[in-house]
Amino acid sequence: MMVRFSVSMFALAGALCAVPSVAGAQAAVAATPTPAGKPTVAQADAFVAEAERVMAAASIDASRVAWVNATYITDDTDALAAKSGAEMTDLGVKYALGAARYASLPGLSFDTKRKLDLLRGGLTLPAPTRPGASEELSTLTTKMSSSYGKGMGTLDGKPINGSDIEAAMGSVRDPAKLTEMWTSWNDKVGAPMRGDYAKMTAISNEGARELGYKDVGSLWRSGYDMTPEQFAALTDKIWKEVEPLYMALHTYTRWKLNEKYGDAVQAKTGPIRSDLLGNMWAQEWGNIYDIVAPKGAGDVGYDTGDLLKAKGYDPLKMVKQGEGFYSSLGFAPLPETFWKRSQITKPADRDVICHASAWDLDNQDDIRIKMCTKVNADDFVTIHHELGHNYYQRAYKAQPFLYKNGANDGFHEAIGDTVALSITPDYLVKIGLLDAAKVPSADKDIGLLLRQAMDKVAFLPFGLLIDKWRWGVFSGQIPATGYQAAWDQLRLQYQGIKPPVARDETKFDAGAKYHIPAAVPYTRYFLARVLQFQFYKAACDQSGWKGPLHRCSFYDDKAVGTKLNAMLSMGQSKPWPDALQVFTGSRQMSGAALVAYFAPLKAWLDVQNKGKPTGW
Ligand code: X8Z
Ligand code: ZN
Repeated sequence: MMVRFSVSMFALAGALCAVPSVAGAQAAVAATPTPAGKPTVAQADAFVAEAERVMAAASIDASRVAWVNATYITDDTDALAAKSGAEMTDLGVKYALGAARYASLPGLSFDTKRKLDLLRGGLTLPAPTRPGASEELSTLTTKMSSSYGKGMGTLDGKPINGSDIEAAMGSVRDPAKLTEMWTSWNDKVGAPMRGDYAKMTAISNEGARELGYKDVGSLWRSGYDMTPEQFAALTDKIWKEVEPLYMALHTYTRWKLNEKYGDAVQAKTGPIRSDLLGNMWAQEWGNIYDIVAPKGAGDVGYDTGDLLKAKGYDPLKMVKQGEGFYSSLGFAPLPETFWKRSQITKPADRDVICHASAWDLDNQDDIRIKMCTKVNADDFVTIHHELGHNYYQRAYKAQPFLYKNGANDGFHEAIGDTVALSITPDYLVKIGLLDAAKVPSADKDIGLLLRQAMDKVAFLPFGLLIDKWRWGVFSGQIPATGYQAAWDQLRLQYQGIKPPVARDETKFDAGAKYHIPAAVPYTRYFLARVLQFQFYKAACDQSGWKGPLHRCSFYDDKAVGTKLNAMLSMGQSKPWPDALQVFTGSRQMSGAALVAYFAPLKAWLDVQNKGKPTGW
């Protein structure tokens, strides 16, 4: 379980990665004895070639097992997934340990050295080699992930499933009902996982140490072509670039929530109550745009979800529309099998993991998405996001197995979002969703930017703190007795939010966020949030756009598509700055493009916020 190689590290950790007749694969490992004496360059080359061959083969069956488990959760598919995950982890650990033997050999070729490093750091949750450890670890992670998939909260005292409660948090405006949904979800989904999470942490840390890492967090921070310390410093630096924008948005949003709900629900000062922000995790706030929209003239005048509903879109049509954007850039249509095998809506008759993901089952053309799509604005963006993963996977399919991945995991998360930034009013007219007469005039720019900021800017501290919490848990700085307090503290420190009801150490709210039980590293989404603006700005510059950045859509621009494909098809074959340079000309990840995009909004917010309390 939790192999980071290949296709899948970005979507459902572990679910996508795996190995075919794993028994056969392991036999192959065992059959290749470690050569005696001093290792040679030729042996290192042969070792890498074997690892790629065996793991590529092994990944296919394991991906199928993971797919069946995620789209049909039963005790049986859990058992199969746990077994397959353990076998895959064993395989990954063997190759990671083998790679360490060759990694510092002088005279290695660039590719052999890079692949050895990828092998060494490829596992998301490594198991130690002692007997039974990988089975125990895999059973724990499968159990937590499936529990999340089956999770239910309540609304009006009645059970409500994960995808419905997520949508309801966006539309319900009654504070008591919001608190009921928030509390029931966190209590029923998160809290029961607390003990298993601590066990998982201990076992995987043991595995990371065997591989020579300080802990799992350090292993995760090692995947960015720089040291773990440099990477942590880079994320803090980017946060400092965007923090003033977040603070301005927080100040303004708190004021508007106070106007709507009154002091008893939301005070004028202090943190924002986290169930009021239109999202179960308060990670994106776009669903309460109606509450914060500028009065009268500045408002946008349309909601994408309403437009989709008015034009009779169903989930399939939404996906086809998403495909249409990529086709307009010159990408080949999705294969027949995509339409046949994807899970686009929630099956009525069984438990599934509804959290959206993208898959590549055969490392070639068997690409799919798994969603429980609803006809709303969030899912329209998510469709573009998931398809971005699929087009990336297909673009690098000719690369050797170990290079079939994003330049870094933030790139993989950013591609579809970059495309979704092009869903401008003019684009909506082009595809027949918006009447030309309803295109918001230039005086509505602030509304358009504010709508975007509620999703994009609001997310930034959340994107950063999830792994600040996990890095602390893995390093031991956050002990198992303080999981909840540390979670609440980070949510307060970075987001300026507080839970609607008192929490204590019987709770485990972190476990009520998908990526924690599913063990998907999260800093990738923080990186993606700034990278998507770098990519988008580069695409708009390439297309010759001269207007305000947020009005640019690079729909139908084949030259942009060709250049994008040049970056995507590199996969992970070069350090990420090389890939970034191919598309943007720059070698730095930075918040500058995001800050530039929102500059007019920042100026406007500063005027609105004059004299209002800021911070918490
Ligand atoms: O998990 C996702 C994608 C799948 S990779 C739907 N996202 C993060 C989340 O939902 O928490 C996209 C945005 C952030
Ligand atoms: Zn994603």
